[in-house]
Amino acid sequence: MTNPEAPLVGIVMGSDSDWPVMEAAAQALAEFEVPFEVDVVSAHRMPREMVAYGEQAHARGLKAIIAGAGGAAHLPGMLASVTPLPVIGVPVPLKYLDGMDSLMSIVQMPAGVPVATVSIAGARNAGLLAVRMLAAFDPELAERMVDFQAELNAQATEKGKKLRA
Ligand code: RP5
Repeated sequence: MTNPEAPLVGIVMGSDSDWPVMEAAAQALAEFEVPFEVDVVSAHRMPREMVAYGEQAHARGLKAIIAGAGGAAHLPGMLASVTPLPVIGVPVPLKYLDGMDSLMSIVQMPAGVPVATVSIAGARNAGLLAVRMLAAFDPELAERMVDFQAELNAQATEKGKKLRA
């Protein structure tokens, strides 16, 4: 029997210093009541644990992994190389280079090893993208995503109305 509380999405990051950016992914998943887990799995400081996490994720029941890292941001790509699950990469901006280093490290994957890269610090969209992946196989979740999109539309429409008034 499937445990309804078992995590469906893994949110991992290279360091706890990434959390202020990455917590927006957790927030998005929580809004849609998608169970998730959070951990630090550094590609460079704990490579063996990182490989083990990626290799075990599918068998543990995860459906997607959101991986955030900054600088020489190899975590999303390395995870994608050892798991069949979809991996969403979040470039975390650090003190220098405005996050361009993180973005380039994550987005330029070789053919055959995809990482769905969101914008620099785009952790909320990473969470929402994971919800959409799950919603493709979950009509109830898809309905809530449609409602969410309608709400975005209503908010944007209201802003236009205010400007025109
Ligand atoms: C990366 O190094 C992490 O993802 C983090 O963005 C960056 C800095 O880590 P700390 O030195 O703050 O632990 O691997």
